[in-house]
Amino acid sequence: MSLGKEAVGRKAADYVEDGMVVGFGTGSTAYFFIDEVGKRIQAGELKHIVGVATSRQTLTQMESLGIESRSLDDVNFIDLLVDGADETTRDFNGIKGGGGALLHEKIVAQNSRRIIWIVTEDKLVDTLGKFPLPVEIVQFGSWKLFRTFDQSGMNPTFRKSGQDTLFITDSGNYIIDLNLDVIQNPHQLAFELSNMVGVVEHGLFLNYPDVILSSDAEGNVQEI
Ligand code: ABF
Repeated sequence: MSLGKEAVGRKAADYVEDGMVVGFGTGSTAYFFIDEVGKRIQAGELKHIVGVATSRQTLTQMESLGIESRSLDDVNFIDLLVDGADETTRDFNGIKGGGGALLHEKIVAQNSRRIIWIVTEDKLVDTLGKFPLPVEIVQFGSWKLFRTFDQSGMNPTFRKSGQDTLFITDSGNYIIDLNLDVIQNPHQLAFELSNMVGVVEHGLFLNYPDVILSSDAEGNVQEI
C-alpha cells in the first residue's frame, strides 16, 4: 500500500498553528490530515483550534476526534484550508470533486486566507482532464443539461451512488462528470460552465492553492 497519502496528510499538520481556524478538506488523503490534527490536539501539541468542515463526512470524522467545529458562517475567515485534489498541475490548477464535495470545498476555499493541497505524486499532471470533471447541477431539468453536454461532445455521465441511484450532494444536487480526457483551456471551460443555467458549480479549481504538498509511494513529501 502506498505510504503517500498518509505521509502527506500527516505532514500537512505541521502547517497548523495554535489558535487557527482550520478548513478541513474531504477525501482519503485529507482523512490523514484530520486524524493527525486530532491526535495533536489530544496530545496538547495544538491548542485553541476551531475547524470548518467541507463535507458531512469530514464533520463526522472531526467530531469523532473531538475537534471543535463551527459552520462557515460562524467564523470571519479561515486561516488555513488543507484539502485533497483529484488532479493538479504544477502551476496550481486542479480538478476536485471526485468525492462529490466540490461545492462546499470551493465555498470554504473562497473564504480561506491560505490553501494547501495534499496529493500523492500520481495526481500531478501536465494537462488537466484525464480525471472526469465533476459538474454540480440542480435536479430540475438535469436531463436537458445532460443532453446539452452530450451534444457538445463532452461525454457526460451522471454520478451514481448505486446501481441505478443518482448521487445526491450535501446540497441536494446531482453531479454530471465530463469525460474530456484533455482540457486545453481550463479558464475558458470554467467560464462557459459557470454561465450555464442549472450549473451550480464545477470542479475546476484554478489558481487556488498557495502550496501543494506531494508525496511519493515511499512517503517522501515535497513542497511545490
Ligand atoms: C477532495 O479530495 C475531493 O475534491 C477529491 O475528490 C478528493 C480526492 O482526494 P483523495 O484522492 O485524497 O480522496 O478534495
